[in-house]
Amino acid sequence: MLVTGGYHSGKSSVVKFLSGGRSIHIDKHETTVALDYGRVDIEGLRVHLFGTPGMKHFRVLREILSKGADGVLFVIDSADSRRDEEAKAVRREVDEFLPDTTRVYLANKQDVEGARPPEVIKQVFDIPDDVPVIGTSTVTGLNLSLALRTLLAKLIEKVAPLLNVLSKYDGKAGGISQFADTMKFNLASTRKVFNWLELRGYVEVDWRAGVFWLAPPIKSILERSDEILKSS
Ligand SMILES: Nc1nc2c(ncn2[C@@H]2O[C@H](COP(=O)(O)OP(=O)(O)OP(=O)(O)O)[C@@H](O)[C@H]2O)c(=O)[nH]1
Ligand SMILES: [Mg+2]
Repeated sequence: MLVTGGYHSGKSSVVKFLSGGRSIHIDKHETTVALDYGRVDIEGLRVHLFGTPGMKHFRVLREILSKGADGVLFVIDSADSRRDEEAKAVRREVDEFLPDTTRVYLANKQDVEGARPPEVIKQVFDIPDDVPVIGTSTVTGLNLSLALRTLLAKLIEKVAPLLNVLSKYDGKAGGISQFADTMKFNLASTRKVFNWLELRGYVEVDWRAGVFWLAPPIKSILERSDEILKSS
């Protein structure tokens, strides 16, 4: 997951909080100059969090860190409207680098007096109705886990049709080619899908036998997809 947003909105603090303080941060004078990295396990899924710098001239790093991201947590400083334009500029980059990637907005710094509520942030940033904007605070921990879980739930919803077909052929002899037939995938697309799934630890694949096995967390998530929204 990519954790990005405007300068000083709280991206590094979000990564730190969500990974239980066990994150790494490459910064200078309290501003990120390379990246933040943290890890968190949710319902058996390992989530890797990559935080970007926020300063304008680090666009190239935001582009590099965007590569391969499955989802975006976009952090906004709700307490300082003077930073809105910068945040919008970073958002235009995300639109460019990750146009179709699922996104959740964090209206951060809700603990600050006078911070704009999520509904106002939604308006100011012209965020579509079906995209979640969640009021958060890295000081109190407000809704941070919820924000990540909301993003995961949306991602699971997106891949559920694919996972449902996969689960039909899970562990079956010739499962890979049966899956490919059902999806009308050629060999190249089938390999691409399985490589994507394997890299994320969602499946184990035995190419010689043509068999794959779904990882247990994926199976249980398919059975109880609403669990992901319950906070830990
Ligand atoms: N009150 C309050 N302060 C916050 C919150 N989140 C972050 N901050 C403060 O805001 C400042 C910036 O936080 P960072 O987490 O470094 O923000 P960032 O977006 O990573 O900043 P850059 O890497 O410089 O773009 C720090 O002084 C934090 O303590 C919050 O939820 N509430
Ligand atoms: Mg930072």
